[in-house]
Amino acid sequence: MKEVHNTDIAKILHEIALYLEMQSVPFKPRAYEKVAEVIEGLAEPVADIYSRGGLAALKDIPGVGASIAEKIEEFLTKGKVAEHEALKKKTPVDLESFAGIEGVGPKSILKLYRELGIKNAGELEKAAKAGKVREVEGFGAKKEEGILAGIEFMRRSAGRLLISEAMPHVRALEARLREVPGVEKVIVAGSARRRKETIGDIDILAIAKEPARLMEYFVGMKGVERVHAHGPTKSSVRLSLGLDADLRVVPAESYGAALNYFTGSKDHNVALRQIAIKKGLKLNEYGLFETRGTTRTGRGQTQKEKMVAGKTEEEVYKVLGLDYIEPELRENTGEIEATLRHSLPELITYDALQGDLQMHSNWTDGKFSIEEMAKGAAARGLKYIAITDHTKRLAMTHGLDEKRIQMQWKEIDAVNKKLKGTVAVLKGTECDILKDGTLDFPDEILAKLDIAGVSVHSYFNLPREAQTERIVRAMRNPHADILFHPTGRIVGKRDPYDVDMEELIRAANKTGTCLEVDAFDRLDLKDEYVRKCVEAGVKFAIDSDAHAPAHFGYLEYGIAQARRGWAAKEDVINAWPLDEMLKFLKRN
Ligand code: DGT
Ligand code: CA
Ligand code: CA
Ligand code: ZN
Repeated sequence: MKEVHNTDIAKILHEIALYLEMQSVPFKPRAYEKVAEVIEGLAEPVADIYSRGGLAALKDIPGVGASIAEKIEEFLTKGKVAEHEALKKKTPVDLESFAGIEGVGPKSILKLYRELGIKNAGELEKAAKAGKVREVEGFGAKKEEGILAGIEFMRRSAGRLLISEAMPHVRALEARLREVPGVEKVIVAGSARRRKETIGDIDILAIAKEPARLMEYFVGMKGVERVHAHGPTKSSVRLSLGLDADLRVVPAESYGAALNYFTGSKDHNVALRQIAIKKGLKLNEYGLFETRGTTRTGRGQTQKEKMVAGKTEEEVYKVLGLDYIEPELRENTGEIEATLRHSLPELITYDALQGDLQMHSNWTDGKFSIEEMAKGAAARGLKYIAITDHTKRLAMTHGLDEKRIQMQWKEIDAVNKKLKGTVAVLKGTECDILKDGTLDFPDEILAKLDIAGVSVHSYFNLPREAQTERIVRAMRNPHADILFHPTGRIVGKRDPYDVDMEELIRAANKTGTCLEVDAFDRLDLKDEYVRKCVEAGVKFAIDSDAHAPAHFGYLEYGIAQARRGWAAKEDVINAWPLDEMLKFLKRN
């Protein structure tokens, strides 16, 4: 049986959901989506669950009923699912190629296929450029323009993977390589170690007793699509994941120097090397060397080199006269100057969050109940969460109006009673900011909430000044606690709207509003704005924006973004105990 990853299973279920949605089948798409989300978040391979307990064990996975369990079994044993094949035959489109294009959902795909015979993103681009898409009923010139922009954006970011997509694979790869006999150490360096928002390729370092054996395994392992190079200590492959991976075996005494070199960034490395030179030292991937004193030999001048550091990174920084610098800071944007003054902040740690202040439930576009979300949060060690469903203007999410949100409060009260002592559920909202900067709920409702997030989901094209003014007006509402995803960007899918971030940070300062790092695929605030907040003393939250319990895992990437913005625990309100956080928001 071919090795089947959970992501493969999730993908096929997700595709079935999309095809069913095209056919306007009720309810079923949601059930498939839900299971896809659950499986993506499972730590144990579904293949293992199945070999352990068969079909019955599959049915124990939350959300999996008899019919979906059979589909999963079919996929595990046959590598395909008959219903998926049949649906695909009916609408033979390449769903994957459309996946990255903002605003092109299953219904649009079906219409474009029926009307214009479009089967993939390339054909869609051609038709849009020829002005054919605007002719299709329900599309129009504006939507056609949006589609072209979406395709262009996808192309610009092609070849790089979002950190949250890459890291699970990076970790699995590390774990597999560590199992190879004779391997002592394996670590992924490069942009993945610096937790950059996108990853261009995976740079792996290893210490191994039998490098050849490790290389043999690496080039032949599952998931390798092409071998670019296969050498005794360095190999390079293309992964089916869509990224290249390089593996280098380095001597143990050079491990720290190599790790430092291949972690980068390049600019950070260059700056370190200059510091070394000033001290009369030489730094490269093999170590830090004393080069004073040259000797003449028969062949000319060679430098006598004595290694003074290289086994660990800490040692390399120390001998250079620097404090250790966390990988997330290594971008040469002042971290070296700061460490010389011993003024680097103590970064927020990956286990520091006590709460999560943005998530959605099945009251709107989430797929899970408030209780399921709360239990999921508790399982991750969170002490409090805010349910922040959308508001009525976002009709396609079934946004809450005044009546429904008050009904939701009753359910939250009940869940709190039931889960008392494990996790506290706050009454929140992701209240839509309307075009003029007023809010989608009246003040009476906002005042009764525990926490109110406000955010923009419309009129992305307003001129900079109007957009800024609109958002500042929303922040001035005394009940607005947090500005969610402040720039509206989605990494790899949508550019930020044109807004004066410096002005928003000033307004945050003046109004006492917090900003947010949305840890989902938005990573918004991004690192450079986090740093501006930190400098201005503006507090922010790091939220998952979860639509399923599996999404709490994304918090890690929000923390990474905050660390890249030099944030400490003191800067992040949901790293504080609940009462302190509420006191700060003047909400208790
Ligand atoms: P990526 O892969 O585009 O997401 O970004 P990185 O930072 O992983 O860059 P990559 O894979 O080209 O190189 C990995 C590290 O190797 C990089 O962060 C620093 C180091 N490196 C690469 N080329 C050079 C170079 O020309 N000079 C120096 N000093 N270091 C380099
Ligand atoms: Ca890289
Ligand atoms: Ca590389
Ligand atoms: Zn939102």
